[in-house]
Amino acid sequence: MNVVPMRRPLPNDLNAFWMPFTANRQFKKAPRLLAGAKDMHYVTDDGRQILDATAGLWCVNAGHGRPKITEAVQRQVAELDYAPAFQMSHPKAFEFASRLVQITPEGLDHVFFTNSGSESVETALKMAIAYHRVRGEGSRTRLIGRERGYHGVNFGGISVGGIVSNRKMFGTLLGGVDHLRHTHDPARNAFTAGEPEYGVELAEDLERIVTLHDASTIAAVIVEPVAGSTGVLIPPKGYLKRLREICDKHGILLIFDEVITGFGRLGAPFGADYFGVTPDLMTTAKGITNGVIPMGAVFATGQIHDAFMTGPEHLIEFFHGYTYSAHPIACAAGIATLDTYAEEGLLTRASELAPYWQQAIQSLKGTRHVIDTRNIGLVGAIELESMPGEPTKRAFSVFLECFERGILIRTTGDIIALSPPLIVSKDQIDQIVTTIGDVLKQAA
Ligand code: PXG
Repeated sequence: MNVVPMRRPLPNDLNAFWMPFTANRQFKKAPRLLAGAKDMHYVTDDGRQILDATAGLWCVNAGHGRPKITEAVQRQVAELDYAPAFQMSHPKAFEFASRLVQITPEGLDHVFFTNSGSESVETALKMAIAYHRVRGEGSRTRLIGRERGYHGVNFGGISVGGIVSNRKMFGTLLGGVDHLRHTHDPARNAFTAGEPEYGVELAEDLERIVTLHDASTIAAVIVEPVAGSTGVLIPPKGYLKRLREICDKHGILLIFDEVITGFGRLGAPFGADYFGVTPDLMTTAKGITNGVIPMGAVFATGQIHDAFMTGPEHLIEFFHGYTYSAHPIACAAGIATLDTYAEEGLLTRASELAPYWQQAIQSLKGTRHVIDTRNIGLVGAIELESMPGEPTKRAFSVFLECFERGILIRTTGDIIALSPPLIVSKDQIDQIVTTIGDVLKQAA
């Protein structure tokens, strides 16, 4: 018998890994590899220190390699590696859930665990539709998102999302979805520090949609309190409060996608706290475990949770969940993350640093190519004028040059988005902004 030897890729072969959201061919010609990380820095595979101005991908809020989290994960993997998630569980799932609802906005008292932001979004959308149905309002099936929204990459998320490149390749998406207008208005709000003055009236767009479809067909509205992925779009003053009022008037659920704004990014535990507006459902991920183990969570009000808790007790109430919902290692990482956040005051530290951060970001006004600067909490955006006919090229070249100079930034379109770990120092803020300024002065 002929034994066909299995072909193993060479250790240095970059071909097998089809990378997500990456220009694969370009990357593989000049790979950027991170081999280690500690606190505010990455270390590249060739030993260079890189200051992390993006908290990984908006997730490493307490900084890298935090001992408490590392040890908790190591202990947990040896103690209980996995427990079935359906009809069974393990103690740390309940401990973590109880700890989480102590820090969520009042009323969001129930947690459904997932493994990512995308899964949290799908879960929340399904919960919203099913909630109306269990209450006898099964006609409420429409979902309303917003232009320039990002809600992950699964079908529900890209349907309510408003990024054309994430939608156009994937067919007809979910039916029954509509979109609010986005709130980005550089003509009126460019170079605003903090929340923009103009645009509260854009919330009235929800009334237009209700008039078109009738409230009795609409289940929920989903928005990011601050749109992150499409370039840090900060809501105009009063906008989220007004959305809440219109939802209440029409019996529509309000979902905040707090995958980025959750866990201290704005200087309060959640965006809902920062803006003083409480949603009915809140989706989270990323900072929930400091990015160490994949996890997400949806927070629901008692009203929503309790609506499902009817019927015979031996029956499953909500036909949804994942093999790895409340994975023991993620729960252990999450508990240690909350301990670290609490010990170091990280869920509110951004509010202390925000004035310094704001002044640093806004100091780039007037720098070559810069057409807007925006900031809120420990989030900043520097929008560049696009090269004629070649959008994204300028920002990407700035990204590459900053990486050469030891700073990791993130770009989307021609917008630089910054979100350092919440342990960042003032000196490091200076280093980030000075480097970007220097690079911009020389950029094509
Ligand atoms: N909702 C929001 C608001 C997000 O920002 C997701 C959902 C999806 O999460 P997962 O865990 O499925 O990726 C996100 C993710 C960027 C960037 O650079 C942003 C995200 C992911 C990767 C990069 O802006 N946000």
